[in-house]
Amino acid sequence: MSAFTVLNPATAEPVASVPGTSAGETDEAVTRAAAALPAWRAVAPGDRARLLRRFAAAVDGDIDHLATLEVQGAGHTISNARWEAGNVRDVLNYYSAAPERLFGRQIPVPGGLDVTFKEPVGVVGLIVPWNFPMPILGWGLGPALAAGNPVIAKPAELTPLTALRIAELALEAGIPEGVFQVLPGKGSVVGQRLVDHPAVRKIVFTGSTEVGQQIMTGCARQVKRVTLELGGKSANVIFADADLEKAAASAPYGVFDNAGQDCCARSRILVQRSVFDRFMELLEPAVKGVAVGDPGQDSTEMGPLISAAHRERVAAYVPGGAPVAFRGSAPEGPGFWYPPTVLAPVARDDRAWTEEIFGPVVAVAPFDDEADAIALANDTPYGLSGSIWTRDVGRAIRVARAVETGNLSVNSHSSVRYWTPFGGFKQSGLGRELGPDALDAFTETKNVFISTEN
Ligand code: TAP
Repeated sequence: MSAFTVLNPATAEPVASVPGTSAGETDEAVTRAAAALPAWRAVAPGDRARLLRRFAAAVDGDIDHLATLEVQGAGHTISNARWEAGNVRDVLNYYSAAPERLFGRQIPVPGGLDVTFKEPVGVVGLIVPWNFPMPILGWGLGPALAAGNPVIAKPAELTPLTALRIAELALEAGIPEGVFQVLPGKGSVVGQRLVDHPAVRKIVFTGSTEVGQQIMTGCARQVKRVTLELGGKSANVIFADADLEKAAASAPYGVFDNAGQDCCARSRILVQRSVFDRFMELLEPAVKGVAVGDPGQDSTEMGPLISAAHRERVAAYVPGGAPVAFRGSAPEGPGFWYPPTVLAPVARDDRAWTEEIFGPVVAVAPFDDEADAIALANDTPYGLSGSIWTRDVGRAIRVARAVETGNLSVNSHSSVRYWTPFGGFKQSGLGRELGPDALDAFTETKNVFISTEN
């Protein structure tokens, strides 16, 4: 299949040409992965743990290189990209402890005993979006490998460079041939083939809800295991008793990080009516102070959008006459730039209020009381993330329990940690990644009854 060109989103210039994988080549990769399974699942737990730690060390030694690739090929800021490469290292290290702790159970039953085993599911297809090419790869890869599964990753067509490099590092670290392969190419070709191929036993998909629905339908045909991490329209809820200065100062980072191309972006800010005007006064300098520019500079906080087409999509949410309260800045000239933008007041049926924008656009609206805040926060088909700002601990817990979403932060703008489960309610997904239970998604539980009768 023909090659495709990776563009630098900050300059619109070509960075690399990458050959696209065909459906036939995808089949060959699946055959290699299936052939690698028996030996990989048989590697002694301690040895698999050591290999994962060596893989983590190889990533650690390549952090600056990986980060530079992500700046050039995805427009991430250099400080974010270093963190993202470090996150791959940390996740591999975290799950390196898992092979030696894949415990089954002994269950008392009449006439004998029953023991359970955690068996690898088999070949895993990992379909990754363009917004966080490294962490999202790592979140599936670490636990899947730890559980004894071979992995075939399909990076997004726009951002294949870091995944390809991480596959080289895996080989250098001693991960056997065929255990981790990266197939750059089109979702409709490579991704679809991974979904359709009967020897792929599990799909881990992160991306849009629309494509996730197609993947789920495809997996249903073979009762294939599937984890879906999909879109979001999360609420940042600010009560009148909150530390307003802190809430306003951190709100831009809750939505404009990675130029808003973040499934967890708190793209709706709900503010209690009595402090709405004061909050907006505090928010304005915070938004105007976001450092937007050359993603290669250490001081830059926000880079460009991923592509010209995506910028058009984002801009369509802010048509002429849109209620722009204030904006930050963005460089002129080449590159796919879009300034941080705050909309208020926004009608409840405005697309900017109801749909995932996946760009640096946030809508702010007032609420009256706790019940109103919860109803507004839940008035969306999504349920991925969110924040609550209040000094009242009881309220924080009550509201956190009432908001239908998978990952919440209280008095903080971030809720993602690799030690804790991550995933969505409602149309934001199916299943959980990360945390201590992540291997459940990559293993089958088998029970074996052993008779003790004479
Ligand atoms: P999608 O268009 O859904 O693409 C995601 C991945 O799926 C890409 O690798 C894509 O390949 C592939 N794909 C496309 N069509 C496919 C098909 N028919 N069969 C198999 N694979 C297919 O999403 P995106 O635009 O890259 O990412 C943005 C969306 O992802 C947003 O909605 C965002 O919220 C969501 N997201 C969610 C999370 C979590 S953790 N919940 C994290 C990040 C992003 P191509 O590159 O060829 O299109």
